[in-house]
Amino acid sequence: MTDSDGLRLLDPQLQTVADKVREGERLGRDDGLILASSSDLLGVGRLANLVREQIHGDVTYYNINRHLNPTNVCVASCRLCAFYVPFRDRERGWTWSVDEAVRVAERDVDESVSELHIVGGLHPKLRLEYYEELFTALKTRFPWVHLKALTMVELDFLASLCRTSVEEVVERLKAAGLGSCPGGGAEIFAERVRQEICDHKTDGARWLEVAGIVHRAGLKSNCTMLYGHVERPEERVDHLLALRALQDETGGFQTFIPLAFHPENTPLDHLPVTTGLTDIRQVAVGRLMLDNFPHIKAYWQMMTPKIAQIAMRFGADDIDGTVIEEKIYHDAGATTPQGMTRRELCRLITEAGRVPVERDTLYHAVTRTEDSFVVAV
Ligand code: V47
Repeated sequence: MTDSDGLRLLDPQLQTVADKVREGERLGRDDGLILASSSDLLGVGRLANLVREQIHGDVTYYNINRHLNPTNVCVASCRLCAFYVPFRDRERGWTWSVDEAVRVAERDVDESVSELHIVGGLHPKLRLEYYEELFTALKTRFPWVHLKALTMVELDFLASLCRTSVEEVVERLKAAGLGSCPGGGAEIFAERVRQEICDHKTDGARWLEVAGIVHRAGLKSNCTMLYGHVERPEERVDHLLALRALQDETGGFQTFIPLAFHPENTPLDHLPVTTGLTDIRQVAVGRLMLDNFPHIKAYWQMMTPKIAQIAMRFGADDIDGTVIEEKIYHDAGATTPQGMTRRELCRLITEAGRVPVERDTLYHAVTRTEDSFVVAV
């Protein structure tokens, strides 16, 4: 069995999927299930690489970013999470005032940083006004920095905490400087799974609804899929189909980021960690199923720099950024470095045979001068 490049596909079932990919035909649920379990992972990767190169050629994007977590206090108590601390645990919990958050940012942000990725917990006392002040203060201090902040879950929580609509929350935060939203909190949309790993937070249907509101307000967002815990292959495929359907409506997603579950320090620590092959398969299946998504990210902090390098040949065109300090994955046992320099990221990309392109959050190419950067629009 060969595909039209004359290369051998080891799994005959993959041929029908390969034919569709070559014709540019949309893949269905059954195709997704074949990709999810095919014994020919290299064949799956080759198809994903084909699509990736059609869209992006050899370019791989990265950015110069920092993470900011204003609080780790969270009322959701998700079993998947090693980052959160319950409201009453004063010893381990932190909650920064706006001034403290700006001071922490001052430690890490210089003229080279183009993005602050801001997420925290569902804190019962941090209301909309706090985030308005925070974003205003950060934009005043660092006007050149894009604020990619608050997941759909945090936006939904803020709306109910403040007894208002998500539309109102988004409009007010946008006025305060919110530039786009990160993709966290999506996990796996299937209710069966959410009952086991995150039963107290925004459900899958609502996550999608909130993302739709964000997009209709004119903001871009990312989206994630957390795999490698109690989910089944068909639940992963259905997750991708739900994202694709919303993208057809709004076009507001920029990047899909598959996230491997890290069990350490969580109540699910009896589960095994994912393997590298599982990780690169999720990247490839994402690239092939999400035909209306511009970007697929291999988040190096989560999958290790080594697997991220391979993922650039399995459909990924983005590896995220320099980061410097990451808490969510490192609290859950990640052994990856806390950050990487621009030079290190470029080396990873170049060695994978790709061309590094620095981007801003909205995927405009960035050109550097000695001490500042210019965004090509
Ligand atoms: O929503 C939490 C996941 C996400 C664990 O938008 C865990 O550019 C594994 O969303 N093991 C946060 N995963 C990270 C995230 C993200 C990261 C990088 C870039 C972007 C982006 C978004 O991490 C959470 C949850 O799905 N998570 N705990 C854990 N123990």
